[in-house]
Amino acid sequence: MKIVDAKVVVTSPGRNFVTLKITTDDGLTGLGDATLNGRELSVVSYLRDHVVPLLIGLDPHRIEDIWQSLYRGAYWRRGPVTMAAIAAVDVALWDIKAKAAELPLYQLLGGASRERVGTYGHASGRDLPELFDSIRQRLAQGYPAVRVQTGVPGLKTVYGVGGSAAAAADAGSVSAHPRPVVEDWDTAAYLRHLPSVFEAVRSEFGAELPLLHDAHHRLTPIEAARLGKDLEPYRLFWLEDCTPAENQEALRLVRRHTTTPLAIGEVFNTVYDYQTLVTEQLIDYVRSAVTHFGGVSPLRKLFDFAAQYQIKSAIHGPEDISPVGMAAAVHLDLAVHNFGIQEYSGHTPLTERVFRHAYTFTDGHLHPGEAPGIGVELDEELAAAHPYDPAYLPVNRLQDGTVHDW
Ligand code: EZ4
Ligand code: CO
Repeated sequence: MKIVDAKVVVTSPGRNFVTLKITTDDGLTGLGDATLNGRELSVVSYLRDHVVPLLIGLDPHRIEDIWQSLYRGAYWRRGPVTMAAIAAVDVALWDIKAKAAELPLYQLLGGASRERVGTYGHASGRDLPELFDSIRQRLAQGYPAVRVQTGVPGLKTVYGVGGSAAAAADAGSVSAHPRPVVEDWDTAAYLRHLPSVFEAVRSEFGAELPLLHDAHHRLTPIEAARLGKDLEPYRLFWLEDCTPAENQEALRLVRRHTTTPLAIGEVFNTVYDYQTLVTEQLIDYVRSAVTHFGGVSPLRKLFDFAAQYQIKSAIHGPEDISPVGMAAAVHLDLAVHNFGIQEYSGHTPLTERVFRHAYTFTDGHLHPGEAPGIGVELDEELAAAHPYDPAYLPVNRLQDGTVHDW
């Protein structure tokens, strides 16, 4: 078998998605997600200008060899643009291999290790009544676990909190924000307020509901240690991205002070970003997405590495991972032994028409379905009717104007 065509499709059915479609001489096609939120066109160029020409004529079955040649052959390794581009190739090739075998991808990854894939959904509110309504909505949708984000008194907009312009941009409401929205931030106010929110949520919803929280890289190590300690009475499922974590050693300090489980990694793109975190058991969940980590091949290796340290998977699954990236994730989730949880936000009805998929979401659980490959079909005509629309993620500033981590 030979690759005869590879094309990059950019579409914005409400938010931007970048998709690679590879075609072989016997008519098989494979899809891969290359969406890098807010920097989409850089990956489009990387693929169109530098990767597609190299793919034509290659044997699509040689996934590992093609992956290594794109990674090592470029000389310039790692980074989100490179790894999103390589991810799209990797997933499209796995899609083709599984279609050629007439099997759903999870069968090639060792088969199902479980019946279905547990998820968590996002709840948020500017105040407690709004937050409680949001949690109730997620529970009504069947979500078995809920991520809780809250407004902070004195701040206008906070990451992940519904109703804010920043939340709209995060969710990908594109044309309204051709330049980044600015959020405001005050760490001391957040650290004072958050434990009281979890106390209220626990007394309203009981001890059993798994609760998660995303600190979105905003804390210093000692602040993160304090927060983890203060949240211990509420038994979180995890505290996510408590520090920026480029400095992996910083997590030693956090870990020394708290038993709140820690999850990190949605902005990481290779196993090297996790080396200290995993070997020193400084975290409990690895959070990378198939789309930003170079594909199914390296993410599987990361999960196997993490398994040696009893660390579990928790694939990033926001709206900016396309249904193609989500499908690949769900196949991996079903197959790996050390699965932890899958983040799942779903997509708009229009997005679900552009990308028709075999995976299903029922009673808060995902299943990849039994279609050969990853089980996603791209409607190219509908995709073309919704062209690229410039959009940026928000930036974050302290109240004196200093730029802060977002
Ligand atoms: O802000 O995917 O856990 N999920 C998150 C996401 C990220 C976006 C960035 O593109 O933190 O909502
Ligand atoms: Co996150």
